[in-house]
Amino acid sequence: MYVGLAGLPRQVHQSCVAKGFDLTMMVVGESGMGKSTLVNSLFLVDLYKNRLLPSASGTENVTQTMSITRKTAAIEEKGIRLRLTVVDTPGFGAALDNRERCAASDYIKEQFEAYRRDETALNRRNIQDNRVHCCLYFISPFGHGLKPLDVACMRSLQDLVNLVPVVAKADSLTKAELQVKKARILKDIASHKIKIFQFLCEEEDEFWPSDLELQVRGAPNSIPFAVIGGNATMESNDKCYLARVYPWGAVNVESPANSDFSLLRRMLVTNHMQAMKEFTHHTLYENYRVKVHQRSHKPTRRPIRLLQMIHEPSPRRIGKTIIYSSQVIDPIKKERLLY
Ligand SMILES: Nc1nc2c(ncn2[C@@H]2O[C@H](COP(=O)(O)OP(=O)(O)OP(=O)(O)O)[C@@H](O)[C@H]2O)c(=O)[nH]1
Ligand SMILES: [Mg+2]
Repeated sequence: MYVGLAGLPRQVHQSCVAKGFDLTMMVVGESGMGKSTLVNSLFLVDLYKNRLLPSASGTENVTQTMSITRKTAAIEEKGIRLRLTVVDTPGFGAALDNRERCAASDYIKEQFEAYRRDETALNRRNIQDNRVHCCLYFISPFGHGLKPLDVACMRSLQDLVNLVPVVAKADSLTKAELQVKKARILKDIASHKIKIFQFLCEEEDEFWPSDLELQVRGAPNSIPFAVIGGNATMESNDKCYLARVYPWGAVNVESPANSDFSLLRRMLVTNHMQAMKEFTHHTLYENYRVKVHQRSHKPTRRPIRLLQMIHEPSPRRIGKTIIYSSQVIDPIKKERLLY
């Protein structure tokens, strides 16, 4: 005898597929680290259609990101729809006072606030949810671990968004150098107690796992993900792949042997998108909401002082209290105080 619970997942699946999925991703890091290039190639959509990427033939027209920009693309694969929003931020490090580092965290807070306002409004039918679900934090491959600016920026973001550290321009490092760099970055993340998103490994029961499958199983050990921004599509053995073309040759960006590009995409979309969204809604946003609530219900200094005065009235203070109370308490309370 069965009640039919086994059919429940199918219902959830059908309703999710009908609604489609949405993911908002942000990229943050030093200027020139390849943020815009990576997001333009990560989901195989041209978010920057007019942007000419430098190629081996010498075209050079990469525009610097000057302000926070939101780009949305609708992707469909085998009937499953994903509405992807990428929030590109200007690289920091150019201004002397490093003011810009707060821009990303301010933006995330603004989206939380807008959602909170909509959620508490009378009409909740058209709530716009622009909350950021994950933030790719680009770390320079040229430094030794995290720079003080990286630490400050990551710390300002850690309680607002799921932080995913990536080593930018990994094509500039040898395999051995990359290992050393990753270990150093992880050590810095641990020593500065920076909270990053935890990619938990899922057991797959494939008998002959592919290279990527093997990489997926070892994903927690691949953090920070080493990425290369692709600038061309190439074909080999009737298979199309994303590549980065240099004057002396090309590298298959999607190959697990060359970078963690495919692994990152897999981790963001296939394996952890839902977990990131749930963590954003139930933990990060909730913490923000509670903080705002506590702040707005914090008693101001005046009533506390007044209460203390009421509890311990001294003959000298009473006169003062009554004058003072006329500014802060209502007439009924004032009356009680007088008699
Ligand atoms: N070698 C190498 N160069 C890259 C890679 N990704 C991007 N670049 C190049 O680096 C330069 C800067 O790339 P962008 O994508 O504009 O960098 P960004 O981080 O968006 O820069 P800002 O907008 O100033 O913050 C361009 O010339 C890119 O072609 C990469 O993986 N390897
Ligand atoms: Mg940019």
